Amino acid sequence: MAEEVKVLRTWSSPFALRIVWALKLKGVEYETILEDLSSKSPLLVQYNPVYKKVPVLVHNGKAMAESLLILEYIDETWKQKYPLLPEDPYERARARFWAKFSDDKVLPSIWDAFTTQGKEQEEAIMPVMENLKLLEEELRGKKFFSGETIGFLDLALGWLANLVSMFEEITGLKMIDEETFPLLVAWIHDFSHVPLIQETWPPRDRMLTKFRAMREPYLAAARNHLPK
Ligand SMILES: N[C@@H](CCC(=O)N[C@@H](CS)C(=O)NCC(=O)O)C(=O)O
Repeated sequence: MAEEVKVLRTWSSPFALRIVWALKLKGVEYETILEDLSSKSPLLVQYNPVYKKVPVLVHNGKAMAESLLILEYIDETWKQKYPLLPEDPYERARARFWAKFSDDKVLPSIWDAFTTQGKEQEEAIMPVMENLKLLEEELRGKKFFSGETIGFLDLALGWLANLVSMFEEITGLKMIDEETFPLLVAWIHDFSHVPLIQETWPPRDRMLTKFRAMREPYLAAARNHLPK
């Protein structure tokens, strides 16, 4: 039976890029359905009724959501080419652990530092540094989080390689500097230069415009709470 693979995503979603990368690494042909999140399509709501978020993968009519779970599904379904998770059960569990840590801790802490200013931002940067130090340790002795080539954890953390430099440009706040995080800086460079990754990054200018606009309401809210 011919495979039918569809990916519901947006042009910018870092979670959806994980799926794009995994399918491309595995050589799986797929159709892209671009969503506009300001007006979600009935298809998105039908396929992901619980969260109504992208990405959604639809494989032969079966839909699934949550990018890290989709990555696992892709790895188990298209086993022959380019395994994403390590074979060893302990290493698999560790890769899942750090991927979850990235979504539960690293991303929210970086978002807090991105959407604050002044004293609030000085406080927000502390957990960012602690979280990044843990990731730095995970890279010790390795080129990529998954070893010599990119794998599950690199795809899960791919947003870090793309978003942080944009957040730094917008805020003027340095989060990942070479002196404190030499291994992360090297990883960002190496990961971003993998041809498949380079080809799929969303346009930087468009991303900068989008994130500047996303940040503004947070700053406006903070301004409104200031004593007059
Ligand atoms: N935990 C989800 C997060 C997905 C997510 O937050 N997607 C955003 C786009 S980057 C979205 O669809 N947002 C729409 C909304 O929040 O209503 C995953 O890993 O797939």
